[in-house]
Amino acid sequence: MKILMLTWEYPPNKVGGVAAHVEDLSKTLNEMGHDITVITFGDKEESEVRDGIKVHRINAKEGPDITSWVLMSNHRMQKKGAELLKEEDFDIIHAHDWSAVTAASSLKEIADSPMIMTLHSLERSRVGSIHSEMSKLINDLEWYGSYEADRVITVGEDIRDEILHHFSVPEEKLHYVPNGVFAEKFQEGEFIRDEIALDWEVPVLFVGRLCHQKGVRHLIQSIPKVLEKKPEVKFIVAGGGGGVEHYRNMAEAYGVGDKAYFPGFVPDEQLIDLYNSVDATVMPSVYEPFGIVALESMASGTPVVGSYVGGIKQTVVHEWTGLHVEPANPDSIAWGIEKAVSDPAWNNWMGKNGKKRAREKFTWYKVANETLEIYERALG
Ligand code: NHF
Repeated sequence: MKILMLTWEYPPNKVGGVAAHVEDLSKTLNEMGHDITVITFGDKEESEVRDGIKVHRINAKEGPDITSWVLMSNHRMQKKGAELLKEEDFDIIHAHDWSAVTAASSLKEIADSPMIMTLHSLERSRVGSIHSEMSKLINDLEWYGSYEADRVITVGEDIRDEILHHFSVPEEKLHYVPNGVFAEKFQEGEFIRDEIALDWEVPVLFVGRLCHQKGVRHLIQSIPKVLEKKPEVKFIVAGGGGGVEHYRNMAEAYGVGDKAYFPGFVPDEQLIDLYNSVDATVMPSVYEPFGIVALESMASGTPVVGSYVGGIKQTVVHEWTGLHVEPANPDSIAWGIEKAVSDPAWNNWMGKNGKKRAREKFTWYKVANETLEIYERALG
């Protein structure tokens, strides 16, 4: 099958989980003998073949605000897609999130092929409510994508219900396909504990965008509570975005600046070593449609302390592969962290269970197969 993927982020440009999802799905489909082309945003127009995938980057220099920037870039994506369509056909046009909707809906007409829309998260829950003109437009584009698409895929059970409820997508058109992980990759990590903590310290890790949705505020608020009982815990708060300075200042203000280390954005190879060297990964998200971090941590053999929200409910099994805590509740988060690191033998056992669960239940091969079935159904 020939598939055209449209996504605003694709490695090496990685902001959230969408880049990892599109790359890993594309690689797996490619290994299964399918032909994948990706159009994505970049700094300039360029094309390359990356791990067997044809990647075309359009010039998407930032605009005055996110929506005009995305819409302008969609126009360029559409132009690139139309150019490709003069030379070749695509069986499927597959868009990821609102930021690729308008390009996909025109290209499906030009190509006369079914459009698939994967919704990885929803604006209404990302920002808490539709309270600005900009959020309204993004929400409308999410709805429009789900309306235009022949099939809608989503990555979690909760977001699936949100889509059914808010966008009135017919149930038979909507499919839940959880994300996957290349588990082997996460077993190759080095043990770099000496580099991230002192002898007597117990490191725990947060990875993600430093923003409201990821619950970083609640994590920082939980640090003094953890330290009261377990002064040996050290927090590695990894991730980029504009929030680094803000949250570093917050940690200082809470008097725990020396216990929270902010390395900024950490590339994949180092991230694997980090997962492999900490005693727990913390996911204090207030909204998390899936949360690939949980699978990566589990695949590395590290238990997860995660909010009982969205995909974390499906990936983490309480007191088996980690602990569920209450979202936006620093006391509960502190409880989970203390408990996860308090008994090394139990910690190890949960790590092993997580590794097995990630390897057996969440493979990209499974995701690719389910996605192919959806493509087949869209093709009739
Ligand atoms: O894992 C990839 C990712 C999800 O929960 C994540 C999110 C964006 O918010 O599907 O997409």
